[in-house]
Amino acid sequence: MFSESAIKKIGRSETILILTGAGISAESGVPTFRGENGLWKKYKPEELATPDAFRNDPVLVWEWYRYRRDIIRSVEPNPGHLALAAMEETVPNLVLVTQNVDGLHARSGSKRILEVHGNIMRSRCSQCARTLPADEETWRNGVPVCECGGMMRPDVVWFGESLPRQVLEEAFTAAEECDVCLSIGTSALVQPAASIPWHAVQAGAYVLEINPESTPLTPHIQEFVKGKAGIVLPELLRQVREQQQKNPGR
Ligand code: BV8
Ligand code: ZN
Repeated sequence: MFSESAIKKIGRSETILILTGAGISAESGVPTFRGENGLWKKYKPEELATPDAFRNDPVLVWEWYRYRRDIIRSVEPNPGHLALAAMEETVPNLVLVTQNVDGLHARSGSKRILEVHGNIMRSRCSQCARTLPADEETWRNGVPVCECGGMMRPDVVWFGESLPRQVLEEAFTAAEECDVCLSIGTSALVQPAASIPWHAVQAGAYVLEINPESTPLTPHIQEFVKGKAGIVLPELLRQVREQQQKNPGR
Protein backbone atom coordinates (compact mmCIF):
# COMPACT_ATOMS: atom_id res chain seq x y z
CA MET A 1 0.00 0.00 0.00
CA PHE A 2 2.86 2.41 0.85
CA SER A 3 6.46 2.61 -0.31
CA GLU A 4 9.27 1.96 2.19
CA SER A 5 10.41 5.57 1.75
CA ALA A 6 6.95 6.93 2.60
CA ILE A 7 6.86 4.94 5.85
CA LYS A 8 10.39 6.09 6.75
CA LYS A 9 9.71 9.75 5.82
CA ILE A 10 6.53 9.89 7.85
CA GLY A 11 8.05 7.93 10.76
CA ARG A 12 10.98 10.36 11.01
CA SER A 13 9.05 13.58 10.33
CA GLU A 14 8.73 16.16 13.09
CA THR A 15 6.59 18.55 11.02
CA ILE A 16 3.57 17.23 9.17
CA LEU A 17 0.82 19.22 7.42
CA ILE A 18 -2.40 17.38 6.76
CA LEU A 19 -5.18 18.69 4.48
CA THR A 20 -8.51 16.87 4.60
CA GLY A 21 -11.66 17.21 2.51
CA ALA A 22 -15.14 15.75 2.51
CA GLY A 23 -13.76 12.29 1.65
CA ILE A 24 -12.46 11.68 5.19
CA SER A 25 -16.00 12.01 6.56
CA ALA A 26 -17.56 9.84 3.84
CA GLU A 27 -17.15 6.60 5.82
CA SER A 28 -18.85 8.25 8.79
CA GLY A 29 -21.88 8.73 6.56
CA VAL A 30 -21.50 12.43 5.75
CA PRO A 31 -22.17 12.81 1.99
CA THR A 32 -19.31 14.39 0.01
CA PHE A 33 -19.92 17.34 -2.27
CA ARG A 34 -19.34 15.79 -5.63
CA GLY A 35 -19.79 12.10 -5.01
CA GLU A 36 -22.63 9.94 -6.40
CA ASN A 37 -24.74 10.57 -3.27
CA GLY A 38 -23.19 14.06 -3.05
CA LEU A 39 -24.85 16.78 -1.04
CA TRP A 40 -25.04 18.81 -4.20
CA LYS A 41 -27.16 16.21 -6.00
CA LYS A 42 -30.41 18.11 -5.56
CA TYR A 43 -28.84 21.56 -5.47
CA LYS A 44 -25.75 23.08 -7.10
CA PRO A 45 -23.13 24.57 -4.74
CA GLU A 46 -23.76 27.96 -6.36
CA GLU A 47 -27.48 27.65 -5.53
CA LEU A 48 -27.16 27.29 -1.78
CA ALA A 49 -23.67 27.83 -0.34
CA THR A 50 -23.51 31.49 -1.46
CA PRO A 51 -24.37 34.92 0.02
CA ASP A 52 -26.85 35.53 -2.83
CA ALA A 53 -28.75 32.32 -2.10
CA PHE A 54 -28.97 33.39 1.57
CA ARG A 55 -30.13 36.90 0.64
CA ASN A 56 -32.76 35.48 -1.74
CA ASP A 57 -34.07 32.69 0.46
CA PRO A 58 -32.54 32.43 3.95
CA VAL A 59 -35.18 29.92 5.04
CA LEU A 60 -34.29 27.49 2.19
CA VAL A 61 -30.57 27.85 2.89
CA TRP A 62 -31.14 27.19 6.60
CA GLU A 63 -33.31 24.16 5.75
CA TRP A 64 -30.35 22.71 3.87
CA TYR A 65 -27.90 23.47 6.68
CA ARG A 66 -30.24 22.03 9.33
CA TYR A 67 -30.57 18.89 7.18
CA ARG A 68 -26.78 18.63 7.09
CA ARG A 69 -26.49 19.35 10.85
CA ASP A 70 -28.94 16.50 11.53
CA ILE A 71 -26.80 14.10 9.47
CA ILE A 72 -23.64 15.24 11.31
CA ARG A 73 -25.28 14.87 14.74
CA SER A 74 -26.23 11.29 13.83
CA VAL A 75 -22.74 10.13 12.77
CA GLU A 76 -19.47 9.29 14.54
CA PRO A 77 -15.85 9.93 13.62
CA ASN A 78 -14.45 6.98 11.65
CA PRO A 79 -11.07 5.15 11.90
CA GLY A 80 -9.59 7.69 9.46
CA HIS A 81 -10.31 10.60 11.82
CA LEU A 82 -9.09 8.55 14.80
CA ALA A 83 -5.81 7.63 13.07
CA LEU A 84 -5.04 11.33 12.46
CA ALA A 85 -5.84 12.15 16.11
CA ALA A 86 -3.48 9.34 17.20
CA MET A 87 -0.77 10.64 14.85
CA GLU A 88 -0.87 14.00 16.59
CA GLU A 89 0.25 12.26 19.81
CA THR A 90 3.64 11.30 18.39
CA VAL A 91 4.43 13.99 15.81
CA PRO A 92 5.80 17.12 17.54
CA ASN A 93 4.44 19.62 14.99
CA LEU A 94 1.39 18.27 13.24
CA VAL A 95 -1.11 20.77 11.81
CA LEU A 96 -4.46 19.45 10.55
CA VAL A 97 -6.07 21.79 8.02
CA THR A 98 -9.60 20.78 7.15
CA GLN A 99 -11.99 22.04 4.48
CA ASN A 100 -14.78 20.21 6.28
CA VAL A 101 -17.27 22.07 8.41
CA ASP A 102 -18.56 18.96 10.23
CA GLY A 103 -16.39 19.18 13.36
CA LEU A 104 -15.57 15.44 13.22
CA HIS A 105 -11.80 15.96 13.61
CA ALA A 106 -12.33 17.70 16.96
CA ARG A 107 -14.80 15.02 18.05
CA SER A 108 -12.18 12.36 17.25
CA GLY A 109 -9.60 14.05 19.51
CA SER A 110 -7.45 16.08 17.13
CA LYS A 111 -6.31 19.35 18.74
CA ARG A 112 -4.23 21.37 16.25
CA ILE A 113 -7.04 21.94 13.74
CA LEU A 114 -7.42 24.81 11.26
CA GLU A 115 -11.00 24.95 9.93
CA VAL A 116 -10.48 26.98 6.74
CA HIS A 117 -14.18 26.85 5.77
CA GLY A 118 -15.70 27.41 9.22
CA ASN A 119 -17.98 25.14 11.20
CA ILE A 120 -21.61 24.20 10.46
CA MET A 121 -22.41 23.78 14.17
CA ARG A 122 -21.98 27.52 14.77
CA SER A 123 -23.94 30.49 13.41
CA ARG A 124 -22.83 34.10 12.96
CA CYS A 125 -24.91 37.28 13.07
CA SER A 126 -25.08 39.07 9.70
CA GLN A 127 -25.25 42.42 11.57
CA CYS A 128 -22.89 42.26 14.56
CA ALA A 129 -20.88 39.09 13.68
CA ARG A 130 -21.57 37.54 17.11
CA THR A 131 -21.30 33.75 16.87
CA LEU A 132 -23.38 31.14 18.70
CA PRO A 133 -23.18 27.35 18.97
CA ALA A 134 -26.15 25.66 17.25
CA ASP A 135 -27.79 24.60 20.52
CA GLU A 136 -27.94 28.20 21.81
CA GLU A 137 -29.67 29.71 18.77
CA THR A 138 -33.09 31.39 19.00
CA TRP A 139 -35.19 30.50 15.94
CA ARG A 140 -37.95 32.69 14.49
CA ASN A 141 -39.79 31.97 11.20
CA GLY A 142 -37.21 29.46 10.03
CA VAL A 143 -34.02 31.42 10.79
CA PRO A 144 -31.99 32.06 13.98
CA VAL A 145 -32.05 35.67 15.22
CA CYS A 146 -29.38 37.48 17.22
CA GLU A 147 -29.93 39.48 20.43
CA CYS A 148 -29.16 42.56 18.30
CA GLY A 149 -32.09 41.68 16.03
CA GLY A 150 -29.84 40.65 13.13
CA MET A 151 -30.42 37.45 11.15
CA MET A 152 -27.85 34.73 11.82
CA ARG A 153 -26.18 32.64 9.09
CA PRO A 154 -24.20 29.41 9.27
CA ASP A 155 -20.63 30.24 10.35
CA VAL A 156 -19.13 28.73 7.20
CA VAL A 157 -17.29 30.25 4.20
CA TRP A 158 -19.57 30.41 1.16
CA PHE A 159 -18.50 30.43 -2.49
CA GLY A 160 -17.39 33.94 -3.38
CA GLU A 161 -16.45 34.70 0.25
CA SER A 162 -12.92 35.03 1.54
CA LEU A 163 -11.53 32.44 3.90
CA PRO A 164 -10.58 33.65 7.41
CA ARG A 165 -7.27 35.38 6.62
CA GLN A 166 -5.44 34.47 9.81
CA VAL A 167 -6.36 30.77 9.54
CA LEU A 168 -5.43 30.63 5.84
CA GLU A 169 -2.06 32.29 6.43
CA GLU A 170 -1.32 29.81 9.22
CA ALA A 171 -2.19 26.96 6.86
CA PHE A 172 0.09 28.28 4.10
CA THR A 173 2.95 28.80 6.57
CA ALA A 174 2.53 25.28 7.92
CA ALA A 175 2.57 23.96 4.32
CA GLU A 176 5.79 25.85 3.57
CA GLU A 177 7.48 24.61 6.75
CA CYS A 178 6.43 20.96 6.75
CA ASP A 179 8.67 18.12 5.61
CA VAL A 180 5.72 15.81 4.98
CA CYS A 181 2.26 16.78 3.65
CA LEU A 182 -0.71 14.41 3.51
CA SER A 183 -3.66 15.39 1.26
CA ILE A 184 -6.61 13.19 2.22
CA GLY A 185 -10.11 12.85 0.75
CA THR A 186 -10.22 16.05 -1.25
CA SER A 187 -10.92 16.55 -4.93
CA ALA A 188 -8.35 19.39 -4.76
CA LEU A 189 -10.67 21.64 -6.79
CA VAL A 190 -11.87 24.31 -4.39
CA GLN A 191 -9.56 27.30 -4.12
CA PRO A 192 -7.73 28.69 -2.24
CA ALA A 193 -7.73 25.61 0.08
CA ALA A 194 -6.68 23.34 -2.81
CA SER A 195 -3.45 25.33 -3.18
CA ILE A 196 -2.28 24.51 0.36
CA PRO A 197 -0.58 21.22 -0.69
CA TRP A 198 0.97 23.08 -3.63
CA HIS A 199 2.85 25.25 -1.15
CA ALA A 200 4.25 22.05 0.35
CA VAL A 201 5.18 20.75 -3.12
CA GLN A 202 6.98 24.00 -3.91
CA ALA A 203 8.77 23.97 -0.56
CA GLY A 204 10.17 20.52 -1.38
CA ALA A 205 8.11 18.54 1.15
CA TYR A 206 7.30 14.84 0.68
CA VAL A 207 3.65 14.93 -0.42
CA LEU A 208 1.43 11.86 -0.18
CA GLU A 209 -2.21 11.81 -1.35
CA ILE A 210 -4.86 9.36 -0.15
CA ASN A 211 -8.00 9.26 -2.28
CA PRO A 212 -10.10 6.64 -4.16
CA GLU A 213 -9.47 8.60 -7.38
CA SER A 214 -6.63 10.79 -8.65
CA THR A 215 -6.96 14.58 -8.57
CA PRO A 216 -5.24 17.59 -10.21
CA LEU A 217 -2.64 17.33 -7.42
CA THR A 218 -1.72 13.69 -8.12
CA PRO A 219 0.76 14.20 -11.00
CA HIS A 220 2.84 16.63 -8.90
CA ILE A 221 3.42 14.66 -5.70
CA GLN A 222 5.67 11.86 -4.45
CA GLU A 223 3.10 9.19 -3.63
CA PHE A 224 -0.56 8.53 -4.46
CA VAL A 225 -2.32 5.86 -2.41
CA LYS A 226 -5.61 4.85 -4.04
CA GLY A 227 -8.07 3.95 -1.29
CA LYS A 228 -10.49 4.99 1.40
CA ALA A 229 -9.19 7.08 4.30
CA GLY A 230 -10.89 4.87 6.92
CA ILE A 231 -8.94 1.85 5.64
CA VAL A 232 -5.65 3.42 4.52
CA LEU A 233 -4.92 5.73 7.48
CA PRO A 234 -5.05 3.11 10.26
CA GLU A 235 -2.79 0.87 8.13
CA LEU A 236 -0.38 3.78 7.51
CA LEU A 237 -0.22 4.49 11.25
CA ARG A 238 0.39 0.78 12.00
CA GLN A 239 3.25 0.53 9.51
CA VAL A 240 4.83 3.78 10.75
CA ARG A 241 4.64 2.61 14.39
CA GLU A 242 6.16 -0.77 13.41
CA GLN A 243 9.00 0.94 11.58
CA GLN A 244 9.65 3.26 14.53
CA GLN A 245 9.80 0.32 16.94
CA LYS A 246 12.32 -1.43 14.71
CA ASN A 247 14.44 1.75 14.43
CA PRO A 248 13.90 3.75 17.65
CA GLY A 249 16.18 6.67 16.56
CA ARG A 250 13.80 8.81 14.46
C1 BV8 B 1 -13.16 32.69 -2.94
C2 BV8 B 1 -18.24 25.51 3.22
C3 BV8 B 1 -13.18 34.86 -3.79
C4 BV8 B 1 -19.69 25.70 2.90
C5 BV8 B 1 -17.11 25.33 1.06
C6 BV8 B 1 -12.87 29.07 -11.09
C7 BV8 B 1 -11.57 28.62 -10.90
C8 BV8 B 1 -10.98 28.64 -9.64
C9 BV8 B 1 -11.69 29.11 -8.52
C10 BV8 B 1 -12.97 29.54 -8.74
C11 BV8 B 1 -13.57 29.53 -9.99
N1 BV8 B 1 -14.82 29.99 -9.85
C12 BV8 B 1 -15.03 30.31 -8.55
C13 BV8 B 1 -13.91 30.07 -7.88
C14 BV8 B 1 -13.66 30.28 -6.48
C15 BV8 B 1 -14.30 29.17 -5.67
C16 BV8 B 1 -13.89 27.81 -6.15
O1 BV8 B 1 -12.78 27.36 -5.88
N2 BV8 B 1 -14.80 27.14 -6.89
C17 BV8 B 1 -14.51 25.80 -7.37
C18 BV8 B 1 -15.80 24.99 -7.38
C19 BV8 B 1 -13.90 25.91 -8.76
N3 BV8 B 1 -13.79 29.38 -4.35
C20 BV8 B 1 -14.44 30.23 -3.54
O2 BV8 B 1 -15.47 30.80 -3.83
C21 BV8 B 1 -13.75 30.51 -2.22
N4 BV8 B 1 -13.71 31.91 -2.03
O3 BV8 B 1 -12.52 32.32 -3.87
O4 BV8 B 1 -13.48 33.97 -2.72
C22 BV8 B 1 -12.71 36.05 -3.16
C23 BV8 B 1 -11.38 36.40 -3.33
C24 BV8 B 1 -10.94 37.55 -2.77
C25 BV8 B 1 -11.82 38.36 -2.04
C26 BV8 B 1 -13.14 37.97 -1.86
C27 BV8 B 1 -13.60 36.81 -2.40
C28 BV8 B 1 -14.54 29.90 -1.07
C29 BV8 B 1 -14.56 28.40 -1.21
C30 BV8 B 1 -15.18 27.79 0.04
C31 BV8 B 1 -16.58 27.31 -0.27
N5 BV8 B 1 -17.12 26.61 0.89
N6 BV8 B 1 -17.60 24.74 2.16
C32 BV8 B 1 -20.47 24.44 3.08
O5 BV8 B 1 -19.89 23.39 3.39
O6 BV8 B 1 -21.69 24.53 2.93
S1 BV8 B 1 -16.39 24.36 -0.11
C33 BV8 B 1 -16.96 22.78 0.04
O7 BV8 B 1 -16.61 22.16 -1.15
C34 BV8 B 1 -16.29 21.99 1.10
O8 BV8 B 1 -15.99 22.69 2.25
C35 BV8 B 1 -15.05 21.47 0.43
O9 BV8 B 1 -13.98 22.29 0.71
C36 BV8 B 1 -15.38 21.63 -1.00
C37 BV8 B 1 -15.48 20.29 -1.62
O10 BV8 B 1 -14.27 19.84 -1.74
P1 BV8 B 1 -13.87 18.41 -1.14
O11 BV8 B 1 -13.77 18.53 0.32
O12 BV8 B 1 -12.72 17.98 -1.92
O13 BV8 B 1 -15.11 17.48 -1.41
P2 BV8 B 1 -15.46 16.79 -2.77
O14 BV8 B 1 -16.80 16.17 -2.64
O15 BV8 B 1 -15.21 17.78 -3.86
O16 BV8 B 1 -14.36 15.63 -2.91
C38 BV8 B 1 -14.38 14.57 -2.00
C39 BV8 B 1 -13.18 13.72 -2.35
O17 BV8 B 1 -13.14 12.64 -1.43
C40 BV8 B 1 -13.28 13.10 -3.75
O18 BV8 B 1 -12.04 13.24 -4.39
C41 BV8 B 1 -13.60 11.64 -3.47
O19 BV8 B 1 -13.00 10.80 -4.43
C42 BV8 B 1 -12.93 11.45 -2.14
N7 BV8 B 1 -13.51 10.38 -1.32
C43 BV8 B 1 -14.75 9.83 -1.37
N8 BV8 B 1 -14.84 8.85 -0.43
C44 BV8 B 1 -13.65 8.81 0.23
C45 BV8 B 1 -12.80 9.77 -0.34
N9 BV8 B 1 -11.55 9.97 0.09
C46 BV8 B 1 -11.10 9.19 1.09
N10 BV8 B 1 -11.86 8.25 1.69
C47 BV8 B 1 -13.12 8.03 1.27
N11 BV8 B 1 -13.86 7.06 1.87
ZN1 ZN C 1 -26.13 40.47 16.13
